[in-house]
Amino acid sequence: MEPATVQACRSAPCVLRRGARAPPPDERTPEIAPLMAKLSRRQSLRLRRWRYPIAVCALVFLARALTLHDAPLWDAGSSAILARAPHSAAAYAERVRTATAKNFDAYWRVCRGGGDEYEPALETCHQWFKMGLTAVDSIDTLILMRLSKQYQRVLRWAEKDLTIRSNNETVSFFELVIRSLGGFNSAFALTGDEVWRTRAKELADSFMYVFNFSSTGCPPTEVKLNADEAEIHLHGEASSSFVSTSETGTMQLELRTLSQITGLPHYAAAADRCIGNMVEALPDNRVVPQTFNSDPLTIEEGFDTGGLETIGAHVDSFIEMLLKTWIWSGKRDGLLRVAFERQVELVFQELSFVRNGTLGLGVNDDPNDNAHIAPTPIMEHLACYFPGVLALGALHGLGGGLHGKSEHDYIHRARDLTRTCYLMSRSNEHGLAPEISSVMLNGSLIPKDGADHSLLRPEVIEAVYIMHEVTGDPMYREWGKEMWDDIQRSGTLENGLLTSSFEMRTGTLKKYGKLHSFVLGKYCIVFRLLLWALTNIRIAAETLKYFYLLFRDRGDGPSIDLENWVFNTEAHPVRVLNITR
Ligand code: DMJ
Repeated sequence: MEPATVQACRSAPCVLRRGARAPPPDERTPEIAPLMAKLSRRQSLRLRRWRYPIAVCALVFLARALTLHDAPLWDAGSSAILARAPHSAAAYAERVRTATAKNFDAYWRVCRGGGDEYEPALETCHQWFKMGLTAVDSIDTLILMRLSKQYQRVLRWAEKDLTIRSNNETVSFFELVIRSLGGFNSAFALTGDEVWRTRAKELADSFMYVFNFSSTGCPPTEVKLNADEAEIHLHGEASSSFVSTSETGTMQLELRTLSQITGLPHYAAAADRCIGNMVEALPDNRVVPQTFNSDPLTIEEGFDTGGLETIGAHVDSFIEMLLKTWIWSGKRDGLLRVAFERQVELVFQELSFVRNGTLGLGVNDDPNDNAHIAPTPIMEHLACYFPGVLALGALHGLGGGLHGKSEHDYIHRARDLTRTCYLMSRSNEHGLAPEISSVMLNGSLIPKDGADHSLLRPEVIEAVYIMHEVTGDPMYREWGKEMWDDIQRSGTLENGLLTSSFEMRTGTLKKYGKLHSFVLGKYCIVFRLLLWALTNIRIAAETLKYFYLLFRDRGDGPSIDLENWVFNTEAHPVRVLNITR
């Protein structure tokens, strides 16, 4: 102790300087010594009286600390950003990151160890794939958002405990590929951690038998892992050989990526065979139909042209993947590009409409009608992946490129359609985009009866993010901020957790439901009863990721640029092949 400090404490009033200790007993003045002794007797009595409560509290605290292994990661840094510039993009990125951490932690707390989907009302996990579906679907989101604690937990689990096993449940081939294989692939692309490549290979090896199920090499809808058993379903019903176009025709990117990272060509070859057959059989006079006969798939009778003509459900990701697999191939796979460009032409020819300046892509109920009836003027939320795909095409030089002059060029149509999609979210006081909107004669949009609920799907924010990336126009970030604020207001419970399935008409939340792998949540007792499924939305995998990427600074976290990376349909990014450079 410095003499000056001791000196100061010996004189009254005694004030210890910062950093100084109290003088040891032998240095105290004689008057103080009895006083100190009395005080310490009293203190020890008081302490003795409180020792049991203190011990109990300490035990409870310890137990809590051990079970709260998922404490959120947001820290002083994040609140500093929010306080400094609450309306800046960085502040919004931080909010999205915080929300993601909070929702992921809630999932992990209940479902850790391989649970697939969180069931908030029951505080249990719904099992489906029996391999941590939500965790796998979220890996790259955790990486991109630098949620390292959460990532490390998933990594440890994947290294030690994840089993890709056969079970009695049949699982959707499509979901398995886009969520799990896509999740492993992009985790490997972003980190190089060997475990992700190993898991990706292990998973694919367990389902590769499905490619021998039909003469076209196109897989069935439902598969069992490692079981050599698969079933063909169509819209939930058993079917002889008709399958969904988007569900069966979305796997090329994932399996080609797997071949690239393992050096084993048979994964890509299997996917290419099926998709090649599909592309060859595409009808030339209409948008690709929703279903096709996988055995046999011939040009004459392969696609079922009798159904609805749409770019939404059962069609969407097939068209999307034509473009993205072409980009991934280093723009080498010209057949895919040609097929994509033709589909775009047909989409505008068959399904586009303009109402008082609002461009939409509706559905055609009778595609074989020679009179070419106008499409029904509605806009599906699912259809909003299309502007993003057009903008991406323009970035890669298609449809007039980024500086196209004609109003028919991709970039202009992408801009108009993104505006329509954004307006869907402005069409009601809740600020959420419904499943389907009707476009009125005056060009305004209203939620369509019977489909006026919101699942917080990703497609609108996906389009807004891609347009921002491609054009750099700051307006898109402002749109994103409005949309995020509205999700906080209408789609988030008071405890800060996101919800889906919001009823526009009643403005209420449903009560029960499971938390799909793409949605995460945490509930206090009261609000747990109010929460009813963040169902059918891909919040962690898609919605939150796109919001975050829209707001974040480019240098913040791993860089993902759309020239060199491509997102699968579940928003899992992988690197474009480097063969042209
Ligand atoms: C996404 O998970 C995928 O993009 C799929 O292809 C269709 N839509 C869902 C979410 O809305």
